[in-house]
Amino acid sequence: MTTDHDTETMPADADCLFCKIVAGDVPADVVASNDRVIAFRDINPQAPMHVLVVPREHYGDIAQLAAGAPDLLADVVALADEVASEQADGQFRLIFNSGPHAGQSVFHVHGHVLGGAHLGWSPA
Ligand code: DGP
Repeated sequence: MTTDHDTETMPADADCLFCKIVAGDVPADVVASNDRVIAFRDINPQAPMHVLVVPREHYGDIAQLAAGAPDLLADVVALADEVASEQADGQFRLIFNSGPHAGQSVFHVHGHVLGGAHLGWSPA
């Protein structure tokens, strides 16, 4: 997939947990990756498959990613689909918490890829 944001690479945030995982400074159970996106298992799984898909570049949330690098957002979705195809028959829920009230606790954009079971619907 081509990218047109390479000239605007965001710097890694020295205090960001997911930047540290991307850099290999914090260990993670990586299940898939490419030069733009990394996928690793959530430390607190909420479904049989619970993987986080994370762009290597630092964007704070999905709105910032969509505005700054929409092609990279597409790359994130594509890797989520790839992981779900391998682990959950291609069926998945993809959630981006945006802001503390929505449950975001790590401020490096990440999609939660959930699947592997019939999922309920109770965001509250
Ligand atoms: P959110 O609350 O939407 O920002 O999601 C952050 C997720 O990150 C949460 O489900 C737990 C996960 N998480 C937090 N720290 C770590 C870690 O050190 N390793 C891994 N693999 N996941 C983590």
